[in-house]
Amino acid sequence: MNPQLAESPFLLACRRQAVPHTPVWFMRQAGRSLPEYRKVRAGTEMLTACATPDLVVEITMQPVRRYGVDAAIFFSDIVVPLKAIGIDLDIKPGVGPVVAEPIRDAAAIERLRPLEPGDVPYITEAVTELTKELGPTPLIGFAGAPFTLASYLIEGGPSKNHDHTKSMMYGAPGLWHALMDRLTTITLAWLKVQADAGASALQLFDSWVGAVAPRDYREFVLPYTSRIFAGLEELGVPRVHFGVGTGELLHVMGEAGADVVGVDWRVPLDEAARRVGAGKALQGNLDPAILLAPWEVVRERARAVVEAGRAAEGHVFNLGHGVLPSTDPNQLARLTDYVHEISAR
Ligand code: 1CP
Repeated sequence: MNPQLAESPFLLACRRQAVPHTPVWFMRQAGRSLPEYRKVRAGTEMLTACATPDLVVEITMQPVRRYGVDAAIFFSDIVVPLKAIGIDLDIKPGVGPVVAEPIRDAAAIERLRPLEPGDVPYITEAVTELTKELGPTPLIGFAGAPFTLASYLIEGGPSKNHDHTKSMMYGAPGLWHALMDRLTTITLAWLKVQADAGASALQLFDSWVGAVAPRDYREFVLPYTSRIFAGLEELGVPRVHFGVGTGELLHVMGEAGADVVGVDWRVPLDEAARRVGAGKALQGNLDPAILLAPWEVVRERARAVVEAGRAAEGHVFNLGHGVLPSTDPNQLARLTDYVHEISAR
């Protein structure tokens, strides 16, 4: 391991230790908003790109070179481990993950076999190469959380209301728990592959879990997110837990066991710190749409995020969700510099 890595501002903030400046990275920093990404991706399908280490390394590095962010996020997708165990799915441009046969009965759930490291040699290869190339900059590995993965599998694709998902959760809880159990096993194995190959932190994306009420989170989701964070503890890398629309879930997400809780733009970070409770760092939470406004607006709102973030025991600056495709990369470059500058101590 690179000796400077442990002292990187990102890892220090995750561990709630003193930082030279507030670390910055952006969810979805690699990809769609960068011209250099569109150039290297031209003619290669998304899932093919994810299984091609040279491309993964190049795309992961692009925002690090361009913005000087404090962490890299591994270029992949939350459905890659499901594809790797044989689920017939694709990522359709402009749509997202689409599953050929939605999973809605016990027989389909039984086909979700555990993931072995040998199923994803290209992930081990890409992470190993990246950790060399990144030097002192940490690499964040990631996975989709069981609820968010379950939603894609049950609905068959992106969904607004998650109707089939909730229909199984409430109407067939036995099936629901069996599905969540299998997805938890797969997710843990997938995250361990990335950490074993050298990822310095792991983020669990539960993007769509904001659709459930706190009591349902507790009954239908928490047992699985808790099992994932407990299972990762022995790896010794910071664990980040993120979802969208989770204002009312922050206190129960705080119980799931992550070191860092990601917050979307709807809850100010000082309030989020109270909801999540002691012993956690926070990550977030500028509204990604603010980047579409003039720089003067971005600057003022970014300052407010940095100030509210001082209420947290550790703060990693990020957006409240992913970079929007139409974002001007120059805004992200300026934002990175600005946050570094105003938070320098
Ligand atoms: O910085 C990066 O872009 C890192 C790579 C990354 C990550 C972290 C990609 C590449 N996907 C993800 C995670 C991911 N994928 C999440 C969790 C984060 C989030 O909430 O944004 C989710 C929900 C997905 C599912 C997914 N994959 C969607 C969303 C669809 C929906 O339901 O609205 C989409 C559009 C994809 C495809 C995808 N993943 C990544 C890219 C660059 C793309 C676009 C595909 C292409 O270029 O053809």
